[in-house]
Amino acid sequence: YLGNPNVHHFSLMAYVPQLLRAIGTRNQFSASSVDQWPHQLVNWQMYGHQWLLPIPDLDRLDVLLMLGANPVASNGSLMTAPDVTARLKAIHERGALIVVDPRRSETAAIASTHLSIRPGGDVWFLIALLQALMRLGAPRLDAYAGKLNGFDGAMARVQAVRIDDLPQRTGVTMAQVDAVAAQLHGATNACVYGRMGVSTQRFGTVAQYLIQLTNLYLGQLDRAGGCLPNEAIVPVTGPGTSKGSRGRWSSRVRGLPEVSGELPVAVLREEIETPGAGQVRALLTVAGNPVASTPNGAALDRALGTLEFQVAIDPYLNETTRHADWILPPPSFLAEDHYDLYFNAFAIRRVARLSTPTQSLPDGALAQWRILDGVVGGVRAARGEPHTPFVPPREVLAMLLARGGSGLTIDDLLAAPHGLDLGPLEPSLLRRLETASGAIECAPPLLVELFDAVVTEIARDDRAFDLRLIGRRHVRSNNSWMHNAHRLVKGKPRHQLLMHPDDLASRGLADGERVCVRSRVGMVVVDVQADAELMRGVVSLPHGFGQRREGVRLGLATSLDGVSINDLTDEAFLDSGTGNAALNGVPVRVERAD
Ligand SMILES: Nc1nc2c(c(=O)[nH]1)N[C@H]1C(S)=C(S)[C@@H](COP(=O)(O)OP(=O)(O)OC[C@H]3O[C@@H](n4cnc5c(=O)[nH]c(N)nc54)[C@H](O)[C@@H]3O)O[C@H]1N2
Ligand SMILES: Nc1nc2c(c(=O)[nH]1)N[C@H]1C(S)=C(S)[C@@H](COP(=O)(O)OP(=O)(O)OC[C@H]3O[C@@H](n4cnc5c(=O)[nH]c(N)nc54)[C@H](O)[C@@H]3O)O[C@H]1N2
Ligand SMILES: [Mo]
Repeated sequence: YLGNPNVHHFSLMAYVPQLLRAIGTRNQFSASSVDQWPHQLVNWQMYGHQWLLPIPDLDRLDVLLMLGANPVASNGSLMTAPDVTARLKAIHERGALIVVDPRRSETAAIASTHLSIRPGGDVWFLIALLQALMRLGAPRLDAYAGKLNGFDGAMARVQAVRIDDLPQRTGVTMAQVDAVAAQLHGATNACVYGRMGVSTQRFGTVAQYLIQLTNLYLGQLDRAGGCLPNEAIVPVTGPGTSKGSRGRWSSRVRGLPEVSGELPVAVLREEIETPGAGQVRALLTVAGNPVASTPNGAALDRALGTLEFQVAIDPYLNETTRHADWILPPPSFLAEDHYDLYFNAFAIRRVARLSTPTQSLPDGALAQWRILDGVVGGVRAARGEPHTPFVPPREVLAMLLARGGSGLTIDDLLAAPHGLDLGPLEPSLLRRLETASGAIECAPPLLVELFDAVVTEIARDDRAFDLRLIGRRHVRSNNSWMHNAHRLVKGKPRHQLLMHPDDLASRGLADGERVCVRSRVGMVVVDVQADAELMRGVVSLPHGFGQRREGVRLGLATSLDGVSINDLTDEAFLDSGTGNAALNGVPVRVERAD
């Protein structure tokens, strides 16, 4: 299992592929399946590569419709932008920032318009939006002439959907959708962007598909001032990179399809607990904390106790690594070089920076790439295979830079310690398409099938679980591992379950009480806080709390109040297209704790 920091550290990300090759298991999992798989699948299906990822041209667009993202807290995701708050405020000043979110988030608070949406309602909102755009005028497709397949067919499907019940499904009215459509349609430079909150829901893939179709309809795809992929100095697309995949094999127990070479982490527990050939009996985690981060973490926690062997490359004894037989502790990432292979490719300008160490490697400490080298060497030795020691980071980076063909060298990067700004994004998508047809595929069979399934799925009336749970991030915390620093956790507590005052009152509950939250899979007891900025019928818990489990050694974090939201999220509640966890919109109920 590979956790999120793998993609934020050159010493891991440049070497992990070799680790995976050496171990050679299909039981490979990562934080991608609790995060951005829907983006990857849609990019691969429509543009031919999972990382041909259109990014909002933040500084040049005038109208931005944002769904399921809270950059003021998260700093901008798959949209890397320094001081993103100032850039968003500037959009509000020159045009409109429209935020669609069940909660009046920190970003919604600085927006021109905030629309409260029922969790999981985004597909319906987006269908309504496309229908409204169709009423306003023809699609602007001139720029894509000869490079567009299936657009009319896709639009006909969208148009055929009846959504008279939009307000019941979404909490948003047709008039509100019409107003958003008019703003997008009337703007020269505009973009629709949907992130984490849209991906991690039941129809995450379909929602991301509809977002791409909307940007196409508006003629904003691959256009300066609209949304367009970054052409990074070190390419993440093209020769030698992995385009994407789905269903080349399936998980052993539940039969869920592989995506991009991995299985959904939602199946990890059953793969550990279900006996038979292929049962997982040993686990290596690298910079990951699946007990805190993946659906039904409490059950995974119990399953980890049954493994024959567990090893972690991680600096902390946390909810997951407390079960490990071995910990291989890495030095601080500040003691090694870093060049961002992925996030430069998702940045809103073309940038390049080599961050050099600000600390020296402690005596006897191994750099992370050397730890991986040691593990790979050990695996190969145990199999009697030869092992060639890894090439050091600067040499790898030099090779990658040369392959990119920008002409930039390590010396150029070293001469610019604050980084190089190589200018704004420029259209490149049409030239870089990797589909078999060489065109944008607007109606690939898989996405069409998923779309049709949304439209026919009948909403269940869930009386036992009458509320919908969503997550939240805070600017001073990072996933599950930054609660041990006083400066980051001091001040007012932030662990509470947020609930609308009317929902409290109708249950006879009061602000500040201890409440019991139940879902299909679990139960937690936590403090509740009245919050009128949350939609009625929705409750919100931050993720990454709950470090009080026995054996966790994380300093201050172990004394903090709070519970893990992922003791409530459900390993059976998944995005229909990918098996990505639907961490948002989980059916729950709330009662007084006694
Ligand atoms: N309910 C709910 N669940 C969520 C989310 C949500 O919004 N709501 N968000 C999801 C998202 S987007 C993600 S990405 C996942 C994250 O899921 P994970 O990646 O599994 O979890 P993290 O909390 O990021 O854990 C990172 C681990 O890396 C370790 N670490 C930090 N720096 C280093 C380093 O330099 N080297 C090594 N070797 N280890 C290091 C930390 O100690 C920690 O154990 O969580 C997901 N889970
Ligand atoms: N400070 C800080 N920064 C971070 C992180 C962190 O933990 N802390 N984590 C990093 C990581 S790994 C990631 S992936 C990014 C994520 O960054 P973002 O994609 O910006 O994710 P969030 O901040 O979780 O915001 C998601 C929003 O979606 C809303 N939402 C929930 N359900 C729905 C729904 O059904 N529909 C709609 N429209 N909205 C919904 C939530 O209320 C929330 O405001 O942040 C990164 N940056
Ligand atoms: Mo993430």
